[in-house]
Amino acid sequence: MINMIKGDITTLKVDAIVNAANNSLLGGDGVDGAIHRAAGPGLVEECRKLGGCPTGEARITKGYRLPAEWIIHTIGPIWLGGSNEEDRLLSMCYKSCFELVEQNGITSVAFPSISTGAYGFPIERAGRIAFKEMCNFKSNHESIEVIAVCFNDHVYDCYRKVMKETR
Ligand code: AR6
Repeated sequence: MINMIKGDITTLKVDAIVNAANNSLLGGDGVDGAIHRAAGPGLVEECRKLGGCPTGEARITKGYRLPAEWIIHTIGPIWLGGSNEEDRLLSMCYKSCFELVEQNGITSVAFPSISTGAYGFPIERAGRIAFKEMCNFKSNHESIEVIAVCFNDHVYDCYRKVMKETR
């Protein structure tokens, strides 16, 4: 089962939270800005050493001042109308994050709704992709907790609808 909660991902006491970052990995607005603010300056220092990240891939850093031990930074696609590999790239984000979850022995991971803010991906379509990938992973990793974090009512309502469909 995928857990779904409404709230601010930076407050969660889990092994890892996922950041919806940009290719520079050096911070931005939205959830990225919130994570950098809460983690403190150690985070951008470590990120600088990573030298960026291509869309669809993921990188891991420490959590610094966050309650979470790790931050998995992934780069979602910018929505360009839907025929520019957006679906495939968004699926790749989730897969890339789960690879790092496995490699680092992470037992709980929380995801924001990648690409659905500044990057403009339609929320229901993104939610279907998110739940498909989360359910795929859960079917082989029952003991790992996977949390979908909804920052506002709109995301929450869309995710609930999608979750019902996929049940
Ligand atoms: N906790 C959980 N979810 C959040 C939080 C939070 N504290 N803050 C926002 N969200 P966005 P993107 C939700 O724009 O679309 C940045 O500038 C928000 O409601 O953060 O992938 C990066 O540097 C939305 O549903 O990420 C990139 O340049 C979701 O997080 C760009 O934005 C994603 O919105 C990435 O855009």
